[in-house]
Amino acid sequence: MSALKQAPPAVPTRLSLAMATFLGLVALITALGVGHLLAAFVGYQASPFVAVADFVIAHSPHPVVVWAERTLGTADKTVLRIGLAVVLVGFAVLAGQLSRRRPLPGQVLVAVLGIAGIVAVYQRTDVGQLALLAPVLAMAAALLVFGWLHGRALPVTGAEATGLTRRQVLQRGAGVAVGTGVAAVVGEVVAGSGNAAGSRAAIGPLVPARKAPPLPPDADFVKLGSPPFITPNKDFYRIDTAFVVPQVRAEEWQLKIHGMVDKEVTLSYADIRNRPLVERTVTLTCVSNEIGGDLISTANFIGVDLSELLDEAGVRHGAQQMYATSVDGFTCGTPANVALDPERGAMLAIGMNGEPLPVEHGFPARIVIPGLYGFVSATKWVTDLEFTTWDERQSYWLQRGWAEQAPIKTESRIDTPAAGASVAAGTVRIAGTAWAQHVGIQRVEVRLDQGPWQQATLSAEVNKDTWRMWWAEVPAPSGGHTVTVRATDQSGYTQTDHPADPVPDGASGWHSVSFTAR
Ligand SMILES: Nc1nc2c(c(=O)[nH]1)N[C@H]1C(S)=C(S)[C@@H](COP(=O)(O)O)O[C@H]1N2
Ligand SMILES: [Mo]
Repeated sequence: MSALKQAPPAVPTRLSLAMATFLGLVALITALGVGHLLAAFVGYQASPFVAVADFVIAHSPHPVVVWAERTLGTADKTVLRIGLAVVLVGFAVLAGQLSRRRPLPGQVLVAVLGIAGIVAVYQRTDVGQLALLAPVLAMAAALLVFGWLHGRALPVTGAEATGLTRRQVLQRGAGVAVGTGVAAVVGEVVAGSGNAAGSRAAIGPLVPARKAPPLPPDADFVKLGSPPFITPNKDFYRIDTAFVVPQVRAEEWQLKIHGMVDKEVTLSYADIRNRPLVERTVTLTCVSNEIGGDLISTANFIGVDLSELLDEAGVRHGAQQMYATSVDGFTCGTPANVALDPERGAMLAIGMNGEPLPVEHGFPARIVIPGLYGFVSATKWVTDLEFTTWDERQSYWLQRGWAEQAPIKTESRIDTPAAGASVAAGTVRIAGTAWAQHVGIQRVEVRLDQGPWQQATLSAEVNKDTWRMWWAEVPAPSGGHTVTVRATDQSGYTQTDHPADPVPDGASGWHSVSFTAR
């Protein structure tokens, strides 16, 4: 590195590896920081990082999405965040390396990435044209900073006067990185000040005119190892396609009902809230739930009857699907006859377990429809209900290979003992849950190893739209065992042992757990 004492100062012709890497990273931080600051004013989803992450999710091939959901579950967003950060750092380092002699090759790469960010924001439906400012100015800032620092680190011959020492370049670069880092934090704070949490906190108590009947004391067998009947909001499973949780303020929210209707209806939060509210206990289930999986939870939802709202709009004959749209671009197609059926108990929900809907669960309003998997029914942050035909519109997951019709399958799960558990030999207690929403559970049976089926004790039925807990005791001598469960619903159907994947319309098969008795 250091020049020989006597030799005249060498005019460098290329940047060191370290300096080139440094310049690339400063350019990256500049882009992300400037983009994030501007996004706070033009729409959080216009932040280049957020937009590119959402773009990746929306354009991932179907098998990749399925694989991510299956292996990563709800950690998939964190993995994506880290993966994307690693890829961006890789590009930043590459941009630096390409530019060891001249700034142009690195700038070309920066521009290509910048254009990707612009396209990602341009394709969004939840931000306006102005939002393009965020990625455009982020790219411009990165190009300028990169060119400027490059010119100080490696002045063109004859322009030595503008050259700086290595130390000075590092200082200036670090200054820019810190400045834009602060800009990103400011952006986060500004965006946060207008977010949904404040609006939610101001809602006040939601008092249903018709409360859900109180739970019978034997609605669950928590002491024997079943899950609690009502899932606390913080434990309720979550499925989101959006990279960041959409922020919708109740004051600004509107729901439009249109399409094949006699009269278009637009409702505000106050319009919904001021109606007599109903409360219903409903078990939601995700179609991606594997046999034995935990993408199923139960809550007391508060809201209004969807069928009443739809009657006011007057849905026309010939409408086949209710095509719901969320602010995050997620769409969902429900069979129109199910949405319209007053006996079904479909709701536009604004409350969950006595509170306004949590932001992650769709504040200010979502759809809840008993008996259908969430991807065809449970639109969160819903703003638009269009009545149309199946040919006219294809919802988010339908486009990705999942089914059009998706009633929840009759299934059961063993919660106790846990897989691989070691228990005392003798009488072993087995407990779990079973569900057949909108039909009801009639019977649950367990079997130890290849022994006879034995009937389990069921909890009191809360209603047909919720899960049902069960327990049983089996005689298990010391050694390894496998216990299996199967449920029969009130139509007389016993769940099939035929194993099916979640794609396209829900997993099937019997859940088994292996344990050791000592
Ligand atoms: N806007 C929006 N609504 C959505 C989804 C989504 O990704 N975005 N996921 C759906 C799916 S697949 C399910 S299973 C349920 C999950 O609701 P929860 O996250 O409140 O449990 O919401 C549905 N509604
Ligand atoms: Mo789902």
